Amino acid sequence: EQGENWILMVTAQTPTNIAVIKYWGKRDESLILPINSSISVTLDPSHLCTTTTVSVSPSFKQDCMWLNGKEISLSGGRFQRCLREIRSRACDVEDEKKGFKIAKKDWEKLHVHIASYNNFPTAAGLASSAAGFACLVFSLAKLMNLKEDHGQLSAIARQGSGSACRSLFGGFVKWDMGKESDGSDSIAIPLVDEKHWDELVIVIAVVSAHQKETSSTSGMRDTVETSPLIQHRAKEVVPKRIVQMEEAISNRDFSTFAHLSCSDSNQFHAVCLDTSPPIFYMNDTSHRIISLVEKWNRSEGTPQVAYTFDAGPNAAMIARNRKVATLLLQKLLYCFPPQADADLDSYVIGDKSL
Ligand code: 2P0
Repeated sequence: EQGENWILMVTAQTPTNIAVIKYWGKRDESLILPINSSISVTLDPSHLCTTTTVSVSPSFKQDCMWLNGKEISLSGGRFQRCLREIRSRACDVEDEKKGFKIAKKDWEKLHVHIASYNNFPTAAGLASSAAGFACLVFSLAKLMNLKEDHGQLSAIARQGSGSACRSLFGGFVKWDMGKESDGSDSIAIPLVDEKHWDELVIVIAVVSAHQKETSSTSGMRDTVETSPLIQHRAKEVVPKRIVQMEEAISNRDFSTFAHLSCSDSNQFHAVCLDTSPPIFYMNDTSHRIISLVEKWNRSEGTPQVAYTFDAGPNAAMIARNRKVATLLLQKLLYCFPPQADADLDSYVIGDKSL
């Protein structure tokens, strides 16, 4: 007989992802449906990632969550929606040898405890919500024995945070905006796995680890409401770039890849500036990094490094190979020496062997 004294746990780890064709703007705020498709690269899990342990026990009196050791509220609509979507798909969990069983119907009464850790600054434009919600959804889906595939789980993670849907897969991933009003086809689709283009090295320069001033959610809402440029971007520019980017990734065509990534980052920040009141995510250091990379790429005649900036000043740079990544680090260290009031906090290298 199974008493009340048991606890079942699952731990999962999910890396963050960096968009090379950006998501910015929703057509449905509550379902989190975007106005354009986006493409990202998922980082190596040994670096920027979230680790989440979810547990269930009859002794738990309510759902609770801790983020980096501090209790946080689960009352927000996004958490509630993810929990509801997962609970409604929960299945029997059974271990015959141990005589242990949780029946499908029991999941409605049981409460979960969730403990999540980020190994990088939260809300500093390093896509912490992406890794966070992807990991939350994935670990709860394992705990409750969901039968859904990664694509279907990505549609649940999307309702936690849009960019989270892309972290369910490794390698290069497309978030298809979808056509349906219920969001069922607004899901992540793996383009190529992490082995397809393994010469690439991602370097993240942490310009500032402070929390950003404008959240992505409110920033993109303001952009959709006030920017005349955003509709042109979503309808005319991005659909073409998605097709070109998919082709560049498939062909490992670094020149096209770098050109599209840099242009798309710059256009994203241009629509932020076109928002009323204007949104500034990059700072002087970010601008100096762009100049450094642009000058270098021009002097070589062909791009060596692609840069991209999200909703914060930190730079993600993608070097075409390991040799270029080493040179990039040398240049960064020369221009932003770490000692004496450095305006760069640290460098994170998205490749453990460098
Ligand atoms: C992206 N960003 O594609 C873009 C580029 C930031 C700049 O996705 O409201 O935190 O939770 O769906 O996912 C950040 O937006 O916003 C983001 P919500 P999210 O990575």
